[in-house]
Amino acid sequence: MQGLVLKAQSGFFWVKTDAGVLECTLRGRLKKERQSSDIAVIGDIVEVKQISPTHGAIEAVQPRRTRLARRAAGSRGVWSEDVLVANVDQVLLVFACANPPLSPRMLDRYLVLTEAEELETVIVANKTDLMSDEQAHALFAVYEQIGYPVIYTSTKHHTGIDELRGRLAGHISVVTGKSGVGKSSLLNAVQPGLGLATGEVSELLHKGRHTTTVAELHPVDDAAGGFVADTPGIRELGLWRLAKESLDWCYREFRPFLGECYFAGCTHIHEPDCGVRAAMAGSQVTEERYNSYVKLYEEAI
Ligand SMILES: Nc1nc2c(ncn2[C@@H]2O[C@H](COP(=O)(O)OP(=O)(O)O)[C@@H](O)[C@H]2O)c(=O)[nH]1
Ligand SMILES: [Mg+2]
Ligand SMILES: [Zn+2]
Repeated sequence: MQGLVLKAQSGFFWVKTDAGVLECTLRGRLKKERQSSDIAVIGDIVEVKQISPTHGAIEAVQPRRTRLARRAAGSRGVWSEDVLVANVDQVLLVFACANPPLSPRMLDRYLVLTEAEELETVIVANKTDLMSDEQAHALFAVYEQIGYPVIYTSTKHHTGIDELRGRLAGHISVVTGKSGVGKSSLLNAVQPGLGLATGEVSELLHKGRHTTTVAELHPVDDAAGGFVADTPGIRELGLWRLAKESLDWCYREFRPFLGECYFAGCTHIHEPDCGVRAAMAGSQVTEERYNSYVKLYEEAI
């Protein structure tokens, strides 16, 4: 039978099937074919053979539609990847309006990552209770202009929570963003009873531990179904490094102008006759986003 991997830990997989959630291990044959940690990951659709009312064996893994992966630069410019979540429908990038203050450069870095994987992206602007609505909207205006949906939320005032739940319904979603922005609080608000550790408790739990895995997919409590994974953030996940080659394409508002550069392979930094810089002069690309591109380009490998 078929199932969905909800949780993976030390070689054990919890797979949701028509016969309930089965605790599974990988069939030996699968392990021999590929010696890698991502043979099966959360979000994978797998073929399971049930071996007891509570246990099973994973016999095959279906091809992945999409993935959230950790890429590492290998030898001779070859990238190797390590899949963290499979079949991701969308990524919700959680940023706080304040405490911690919004870092647009950090947000751009997350956006580059989701664009590179061609994943649907939704920005969640949390902690709106810490400023006026006008101020909050002004912070994220650039992102709305370039076409990203922004959901304004406060777990304190319980605003935007229904809209967030609506977004999660019926999809496999990954919630990410740096520690302290309110990811776990938001999921608890969407899903009373989920009971994820938040604030200091969560920091204590993770202290000194390497939180490099995405632990599990939580079912979304909605008629349409859906699953959501909470993550410790991209720096912690090792998704930090960006590739120079496609960085310009990952700034989605640059795309219409990339064909207008005189030089093929234009970096848009020092070349004459550059479509992106012309777009900036014509206010179709903002200076902030252009400067952010230049900064990330210098850091990228
Ligand atoms: N003012 C305010 N504080 C919040 C809000 N949401 C979460 N917090 C607080 O922010 C801190 C970090 O929250 P947590 O959910 O653990 O963040 P995570 O690290 O992203 O999972 C906790 O002290 C929460 O109480 C909010 O909407 N407004
Ligand atoms: Mg958390
Ligand atoms: Zn150019």
